[in-house]
Amino acid sequence: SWQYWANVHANYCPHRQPYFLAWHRGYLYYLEQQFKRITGDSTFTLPYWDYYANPHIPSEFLDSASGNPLYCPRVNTNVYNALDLSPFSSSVVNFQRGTANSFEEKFELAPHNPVHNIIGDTMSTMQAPRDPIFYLHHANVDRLWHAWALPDGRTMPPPADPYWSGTFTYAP
Ligand SMILES: [Cu+2]
Repeated sequence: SWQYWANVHANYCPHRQPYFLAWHRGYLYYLEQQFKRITGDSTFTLPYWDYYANPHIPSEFLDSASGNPLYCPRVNTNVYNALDLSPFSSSVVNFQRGTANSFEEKFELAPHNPVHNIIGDTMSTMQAPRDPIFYLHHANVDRLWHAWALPDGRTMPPPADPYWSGTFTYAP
């Protein structure tokens, strides 16, 4: 159920800590696997919401007609004011928090956090995944992380780095 997934997030997701991005990437991966199983469609992938291209929540999520599972109450539907570009500045070349100008740390603070907080209501709580737009927000987070890490001098930690031997948890 949505509630199960929301509780996994509320109980286990690391915010303002190492593996913030990796944890959420895995969380979407597992949900995607579940969708593939339920739908029988092995090509199913979660969509993303590119709010830099269009800061308005897609209209499918705003139609309050009864029975629309994508609709839920929200305080705002335009996240333009969340769109910080500083994580993509040429000086942000390190990934891990604790390093100078860490991408993960900057990106969590903005645009990640204000997209949640501007939308508000459920999205600004640890139960945020009860709002289906959560998954499109985080799919875009993953897309932007990948774009940042493409081989242009901004890099993920090298293979021998202790980062890769860390662990994190979803549920028992
Ligand atoms: Cu989270």
